[in-house]
Amino acid sequence: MNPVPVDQQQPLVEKLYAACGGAYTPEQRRKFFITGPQWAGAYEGNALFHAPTRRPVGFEEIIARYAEIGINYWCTHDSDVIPATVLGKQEQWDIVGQIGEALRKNAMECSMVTTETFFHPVFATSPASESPSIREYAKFRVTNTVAIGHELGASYAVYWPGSLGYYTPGAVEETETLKWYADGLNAACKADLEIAAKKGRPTLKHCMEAKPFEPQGEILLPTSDAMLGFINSGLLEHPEMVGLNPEYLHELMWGGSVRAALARALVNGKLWHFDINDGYRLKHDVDIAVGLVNPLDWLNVLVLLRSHDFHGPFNLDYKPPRTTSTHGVFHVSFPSAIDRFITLWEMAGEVLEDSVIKSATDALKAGGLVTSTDPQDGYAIFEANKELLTLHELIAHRLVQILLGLHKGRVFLL
Ligand code: GLT
Ligand code: MN
Ligand code: MN
Repeated sequence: MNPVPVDQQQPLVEKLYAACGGAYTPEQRRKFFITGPQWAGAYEGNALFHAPTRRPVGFEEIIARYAEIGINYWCTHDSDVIPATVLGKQEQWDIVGQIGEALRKNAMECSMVTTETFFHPVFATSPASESPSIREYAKFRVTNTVAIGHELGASYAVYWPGSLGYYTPGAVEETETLKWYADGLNAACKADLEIAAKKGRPTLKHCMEAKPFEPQGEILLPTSDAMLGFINSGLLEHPEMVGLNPEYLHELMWGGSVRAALARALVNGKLWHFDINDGYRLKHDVDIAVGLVNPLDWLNVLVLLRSHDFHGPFNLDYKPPRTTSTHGVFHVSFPSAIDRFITLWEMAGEVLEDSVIKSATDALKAGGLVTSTDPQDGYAIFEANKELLTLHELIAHRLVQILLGLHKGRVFLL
């Protein structure tokens, strides 16, 4: 093949994307509570060792592109859209007004707001620094975000504590730091109660998000489980207002089972928001788009969520790879991510309806017939159940068949 001239590259990508076949329509996509973050669309491909590969994209363009794709909801950090120097000032409210207009124009809603407490140099010692002035500033930032959220009609606030930790051991006292972090969340909840009452709106759902490593050397609340412990620690004045926003990759990063982490959030009644993406165990926060690395695990995750009636918000917190162009971000990356998610969601429905899996699960729950009269005879009980337990592997086989579409007629021919 000859080198492809620049002006023929987008058409080629479009042609091959269309050749992949089957895309959901924007109307079909809009049936899901899928949210598009400002920072995902605006990500320029930069990192510690990476120069940007894409041009800056503002909120007007991102909101318009998301709307075309069929994403109903938009979310943002405070400082994604408002320069840190004007936060809390009249200029902020002018920008919030422009955002509101862009959302209305595109029939979009703001679902969630989050405070950046990790990038600004003031947060080098975390939002729960030993310095009272830094902690007061952090309180200003989170309460200001709550006010912005109410103004934009959001229902959720997310907190990724970012640099809540340390580089050098012994530099911070952990119990004190956690208490100070709780003070920040308490201030946010208090402000929320006041603003919600004044505006006649429900309070926001405040969702904590854990990440096991990055950006600090050691993180004080590294997992969703650590955060559940924190929510129930007695440090929060309104634990009922605070839940979780687990991220798929962040649970994988520490080597855990994402599905088990979500199950623990569910039994605690704290699975309120979910960041959907993909990546690799025990590695960096690469934020690859949903289903590109671990589709079978994703299918299993969605089976759990569907069977527990969790219908979102599903937040597309991923970074389009820096090899994808700005055109590619909105014409391939986002639509394909959403369509993989919906496909996996539909497959999860098929898993829940599948007669093989149903019969196998029923049989496993019925257990084997024990004929021994001694209920303490472990060997007899083992013998009575042992043939049935092969069904575990059979269920896994069936899940892979559903993932590969084998249950719909693809056959192996000799
Ligand atoms: C940051 C983090 C994400 C979080 C964002 C929410 S901040 O981009 O890496 O996982 O969801 O504040
Ligand atoms: Mn996230
Ligand atoms: Mn991440």
